Amino acid sequence: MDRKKALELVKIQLTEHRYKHTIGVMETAIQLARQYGADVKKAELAAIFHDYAKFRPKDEMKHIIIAEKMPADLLAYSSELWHAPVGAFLVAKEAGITDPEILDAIRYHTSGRAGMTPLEKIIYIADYIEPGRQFPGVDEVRELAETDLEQALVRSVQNSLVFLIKQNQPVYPQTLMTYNDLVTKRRIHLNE
Ligand code: DGI
Ligand code: FE
Ligand code: FE
Repeated sequence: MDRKKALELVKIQLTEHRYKHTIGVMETAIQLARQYGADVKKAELAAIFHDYAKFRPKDEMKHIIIAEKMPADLLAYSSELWHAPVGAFLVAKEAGITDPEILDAIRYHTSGRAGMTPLEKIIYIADYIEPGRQFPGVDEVRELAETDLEQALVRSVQNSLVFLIKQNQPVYPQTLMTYNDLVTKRRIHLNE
């Protein structure tokens, strides 16, 4: 699918603000893919569709999570997490995207997962650092992303965890597994 068609399909799903965010994620993801040797076209499409389900009614998302046998523990945690796996499902169903790498990048863009692919890392980080984002720590991650995708990911996952914890919010186990996987690999690497 070309960019124009993809953007058309996404625009009608989103608010003006979220559409602008999507354009920012797309531009950032393309840049990161070029820089780190990932598939630029897949990064573009995954970025365009990453928040496709952001504004679906909670009831609809809940039905899809149950009907499609997605991890049931999602329902015990913030509904903010739901648009990622539900988005992957709807993008396949409604936009006809079949590439599993693109769908996984959408599926894991909020929680991450252990063993993230380069494309998944790029979409996670692009979502975090796109030019419209303004929060404490974002500039540090922008700088890290210029030289080291892995370090940028570690810091953005850390920041997200600290943010949730400071707000007394529960942390979805998969988010913790993403963090543990990153820092464990790091420690093994450093000890080599
Ligand atoms: O959809 P975006 O706003 O662009 O960004 P996102 O998909 O990363 O979603 C961020 C939201 O998800 C934010 O409100 C925090 C929430 N979130 C992310 N990880 C967790 C989480 N909420 C809980 N409860 N637990 C998590 O592990
Ligand atoms: Fe999102
Ligand atoms: Fe997003």
